[in-house]
Amino acid sequence: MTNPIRVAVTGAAGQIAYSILFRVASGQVFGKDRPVHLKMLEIPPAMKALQGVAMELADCAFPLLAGMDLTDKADEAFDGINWAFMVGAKPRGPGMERGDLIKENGPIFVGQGRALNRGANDVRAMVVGNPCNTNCLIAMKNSDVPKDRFSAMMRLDQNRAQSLLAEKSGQPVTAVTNMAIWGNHSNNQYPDFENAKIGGKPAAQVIKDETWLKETFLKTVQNRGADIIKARGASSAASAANAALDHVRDLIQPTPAGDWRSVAVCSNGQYGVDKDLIFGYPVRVKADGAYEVVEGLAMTPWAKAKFDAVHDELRKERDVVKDLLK
Ligand code: NAX
Repeated sequence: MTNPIRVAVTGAAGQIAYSILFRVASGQVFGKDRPVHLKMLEIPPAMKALQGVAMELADCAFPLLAGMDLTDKADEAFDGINWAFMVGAKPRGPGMERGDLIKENGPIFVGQGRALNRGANDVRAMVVGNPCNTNCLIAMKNSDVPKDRFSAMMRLDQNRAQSLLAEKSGQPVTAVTNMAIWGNHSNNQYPDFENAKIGGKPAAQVIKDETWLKETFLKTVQNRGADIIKARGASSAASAANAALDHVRDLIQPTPAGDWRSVAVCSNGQYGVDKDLIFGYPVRVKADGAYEVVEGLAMTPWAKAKFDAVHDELRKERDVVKDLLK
């Protein structure tokens, strides 16, 4: 039998992990013939709930689930792993500013960044816990794992944008391609309809409603997370988990020709972004498995102003956590 892939999930008793774990164990990410060993990390008060989750995983009798470890120590959770889903973080409390949240959650990613050094030689980490771009930056800066193994999740925003363009144009979601979400997973992200395509044509030529694209589309995608909290009384969970699975598949499979995926990766200065910021870019995975940022996409001055605003936001977040960056 093939060696199991060792997958860590942090925040494993939380609501997003509750959707991730069962789908990973069923083979929906790493393949229907690849056994999975789950390494689940929680904080001590949540260990009892985590045991309940593990009981349910066992009760599914997944043929591919080769083992489970439950721990409240990052070093144990990340020992020998190939992939980390870094989901665990504190949610934003009432009246809490984004800066407060960054300060609360930042230290978690210092310890977990160091613990990633215990991963396998090919270890890769994706961050969901918010503020995910800056948490990913902290983990990367505190780890010896190469920078191109870190990413943060923009795929939920990409999926939201694709779904909205499909609905407006009356076409299936599969017709919407080339959807880039620039910058930060925040309400300043820039969902780039100028470069998006519907049925192979520029989205603006199909939708022909500039006001809707610049106002309704933009705001709906940017504020979708908050709108879901208002409607559901809880933040996005199943859709976030689904996007986390999409994100990992995007990075382990070659991207279909001509298309790209939205992934926040370490900037190497592409599009003038400060080096090392974890920035949402259009990304392609090549046949050899390496990824590249798609370069040379055009932006109107209107779009460039949105891009610059979200770039500034990420610079400010970096300044808030500067003491946590090596
Ligand atoms: P939950 O509060 O349901 O679960 C979080 C879990 O993390 C809890 O069980 C908690 O005990 C655990 N945890 C806290 N500190 C930890 C630590 N140091 N080590 C390990 N586990 C720890 O939140 P959930 O809804 O699952 O959301 C998780 C994170 O995803 C939040 O930060 C949330 O803001 C973020 N999101 C990110 C999204 C994205 O697109 N990047 C979208 C959805 C979501 O809002």
